[in-house]
Amino acid sequence: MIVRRLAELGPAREVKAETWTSRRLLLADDRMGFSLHDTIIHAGTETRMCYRNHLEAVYCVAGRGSIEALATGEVFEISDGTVYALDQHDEHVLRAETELRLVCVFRPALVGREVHDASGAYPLLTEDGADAAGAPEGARP
Ligand code: 9YT
Repeated sequence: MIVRRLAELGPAREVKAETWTSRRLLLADDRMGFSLHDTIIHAGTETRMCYRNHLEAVYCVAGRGSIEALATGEVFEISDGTVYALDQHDEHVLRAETELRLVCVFRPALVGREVHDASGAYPLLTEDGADAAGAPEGARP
């Protein structure tokens, strides 16, 4: 059994980007088949993302914002109790009116070193430093 507390995660499991901070509660090396993150989206920001290599489900537990599906232009309000699942690897823009606290699940699990590329995706990385197709990390765009 794995028991872990947000307050005890430490800097190695905290990833900061311009518009968000993600605390990685479970990662690939925990061997659960998914990763679980407690993510803070900063108030007043917008983030364009498209996880073409991953499925992501996001459950809002605090704050107010919206998600726009870029394929259709639909905009959905987000607040405490809202879940969205990017089951079509949907390209989207996340807007935080106030600070948002989101519980995020990624499948396959993130290993922890991923950063968004220009299209807003994470690469598919494996724990040994290669991407999922076997190329060394950094060898693919
Ligand atoms: C909601 C979302 O996708 N935010 C970007 C960060 C991501 N959730 C992560 O790496 O935790």
